[in-house]
Amino acid sequence: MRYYRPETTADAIIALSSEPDTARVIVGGTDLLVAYRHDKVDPSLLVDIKRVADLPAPIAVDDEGITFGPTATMTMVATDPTVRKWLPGLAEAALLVGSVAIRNRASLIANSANGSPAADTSPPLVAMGASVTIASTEGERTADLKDFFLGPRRTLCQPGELVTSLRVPRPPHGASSAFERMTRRRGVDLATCSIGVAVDADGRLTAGLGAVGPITLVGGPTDPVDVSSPDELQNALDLLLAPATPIGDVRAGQPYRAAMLRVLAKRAVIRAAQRRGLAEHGRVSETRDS
Ligand SMILES: Cc1cc2nc3c(=O)[nH]c(=O)nc-3n(C[C@@H](O)[C@@H](O)[C@H](O)COP(=O)(O)OP(=O)(O)OC[C@H]3O[C@@H](n4cnc5c(N)ncnc54)[C@H](O)[C@@H]3O)c2cc1C
Repeated sequence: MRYYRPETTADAIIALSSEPDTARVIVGGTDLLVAYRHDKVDPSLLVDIKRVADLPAPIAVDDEGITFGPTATMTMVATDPTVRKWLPGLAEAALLVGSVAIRNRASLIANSANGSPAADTSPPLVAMGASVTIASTEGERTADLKDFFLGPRRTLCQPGELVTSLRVPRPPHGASSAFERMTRRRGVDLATCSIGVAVDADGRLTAGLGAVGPITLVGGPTDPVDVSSPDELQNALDLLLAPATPIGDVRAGQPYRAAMLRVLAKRAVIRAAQRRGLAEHGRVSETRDS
């Protein structure tokens, strides 16, 4: 296996496209090297993009939203003050990934690019309307993250291509988000099920669902919901969870996974709605520290 550390995006893409079936991008290596050790991948060439100077910065904030570059780590995402204020559900998810050591290496974009339906940051990102930009020798294209996932380990990013940025629009005043996850052991296990909920300024809810289908799924948007009404809340949960197709596996049986997803969904919806109230009254949304 060869290792290449390009300095420009163009060089990275040329290297990837020269061996499209066997070259692999590497950032933190927390998925790739584990897969290599388990004989699930056997790359001929590792293209390390951490020193590519013309890729977007890890986190760039403007009036319209936040752009994440390929070197943004989970630690950067979880601790960035603007991410915590604007996108508390994403900061919560990033803070739950693995352990401190994993979060210092694991990159946000690769968490989605790896194509795992259990990736923790994908559910809040799809709920928040994130999009990705993909570069190849043919040029660049942008896609909604909800359309990026094609199946387990399969995404719109084809061999020879590179995801160069991930963009999340700035939530309007009065909008917010929250993330909930169930896992067997913190730090070393993937989600049994997870949900990221975004609530817009009118009270409409959208959910990203993790580990309850072959890809990260999207539920909603609902009509505006008064979460203090038990009937409205139950109806909203039905709509948000409708796409989920949980199965039984080593982490949980099917009935347990389905039941826990509903519990997590209720918690996330209520917390996102409470944060929305705080934002309406001019107070800063706070994420929970683990
Ligand atoms: C002990 C442990 C615990 C973990 N716990 C969790 C957890 O709780 N929750 C969770 O969600 N995940 C967890 N993970 C997985 C998580 O660390 C990864 O999904 C991580 O976010 C991937 O980032 P990376 O930079 O390490 O990716 P890498 O391993 O470098 O790359 C992963 C894949 O994405 C591709 N790739 C990377 N960047 C790009 C790009 N810009 N464009 C195109 N393709 C790209 C690579 O070629 C590779 O196929 C855990 C991993 C370990 C080892």
